[in-house]
Amino acid sequence: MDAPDAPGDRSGGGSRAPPPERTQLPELIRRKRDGGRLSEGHIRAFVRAVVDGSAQGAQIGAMLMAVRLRGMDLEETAALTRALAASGQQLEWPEAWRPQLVDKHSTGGVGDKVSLVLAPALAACGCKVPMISGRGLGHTGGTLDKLESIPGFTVIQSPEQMRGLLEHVGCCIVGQSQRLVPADGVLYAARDVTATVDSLPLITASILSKKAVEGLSALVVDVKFGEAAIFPSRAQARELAEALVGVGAGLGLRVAAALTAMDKPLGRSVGHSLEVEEALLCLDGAGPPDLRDLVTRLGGALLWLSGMAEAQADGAARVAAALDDGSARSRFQRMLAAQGVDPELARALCAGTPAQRGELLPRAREREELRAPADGTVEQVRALPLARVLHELGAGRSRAGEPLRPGVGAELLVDVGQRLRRGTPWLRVHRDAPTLSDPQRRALQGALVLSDRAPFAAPSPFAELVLPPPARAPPDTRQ
Ligand code: IUR
Repeated sequence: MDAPDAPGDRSGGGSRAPPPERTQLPELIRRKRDGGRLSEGHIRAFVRAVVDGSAQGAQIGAMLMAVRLRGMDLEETAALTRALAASGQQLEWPEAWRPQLVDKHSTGGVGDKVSLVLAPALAACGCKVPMISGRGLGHTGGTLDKLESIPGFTVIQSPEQMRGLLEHVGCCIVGQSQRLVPADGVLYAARDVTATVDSLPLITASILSKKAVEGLSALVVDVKFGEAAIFPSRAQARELAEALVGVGAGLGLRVAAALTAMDKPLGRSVGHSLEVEEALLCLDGAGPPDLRDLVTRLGGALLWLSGMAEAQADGAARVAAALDDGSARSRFQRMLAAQGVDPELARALCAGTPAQRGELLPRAREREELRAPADGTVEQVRALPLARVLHELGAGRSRAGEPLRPGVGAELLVDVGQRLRRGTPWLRVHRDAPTLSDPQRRALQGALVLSDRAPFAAPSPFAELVLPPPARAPPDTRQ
């Protein structure tokens, strides 16, 4: 039997419907389980119960699974987004900042350290970036976990502290907290352990709720597709991109979504402190081309969307200039010092050589190189088996709150498209474990896909940008 509707609920129901406050959670779960719609009142009641602790873990898990299996329409998704956002505080900034307030979010990838570079690069271009980011989900790494590999870095910042950071640095990267979107904190952790991460409405509401409280003028979401992404098919990723853009527009948020491939790791490093080192290389104006390409494209799209650049290509060129002239790295250094890192360590990290930086960050106990089993051209380096083995070695969590091993990770020693000789080292694994097990070694060797093709240039992971409605953002044909 369906749960009774709330008064004013457009999904039908009788005149004896009680107010949503009195609707029992099992009735709401049953309603969604059986394919019904939830009203805004129902959704608010569920989210309230999640935050005040009256919802049991089993009930939260059951509702998440019901939503995962039955889905939500765009109105329900927007209602869930609003309810999650309203579970904490709305951030308030000076009116003069409005056009400059921008942010980027990702659905999660392997080796994706874009946020670490893009937030300070945008700050160097005159933006204010109040980034509320996430921890690792499943096999994907989390921006907050990466930053926490820097001794002293503090992701929990009050709204007042965030305002100070935006005023003095121009960017901050923080976690949700008791005051910031607390309901998403509970649901995010529950999704990770109930096989309900890959739900279009849950992802949309989780991402947009964090952004709705930031008071942004523009947001870009990097929606990954491919073997190591939450949605492997480009068609499903596009559906998510369209939901993010559409629900965002309904909430008054100017959202664009980039579709980007996640078959191979982004850049050459995977693992928390190794990724911080690679982000610093990109902030030096160097580093892997695929990482720089994505940072400049996403930044260019944001500067254009917010009206701070005439075209995406102009915006991308400004972001590239901020990487090349050291201004983005200087913002990163200031952000680290302002978020708890010893200023001398922040300076040494940003000014140091790659070797010196490596000494300042946590390191795994052992390194081991794997060698190519045959001659061939690198057709692919599969991110998924790599990420799964690193997860087992301590780079990921199996239970919410579990500590991570920040130095565990891997460096790719080869590029896609490169010709290799048998026996050439292709992967350096950083591990605390005394040895790799045979299945782990086999899985890692299976990540290297060789072919007989002639060498080729590695393709860019960027595929397309899904834009908000044309009336609000004329298409840019210059890039
Ligand atoms: N990032 C989020 O904030 N929420 C999600 O559900 C995913 C990525 I997937």
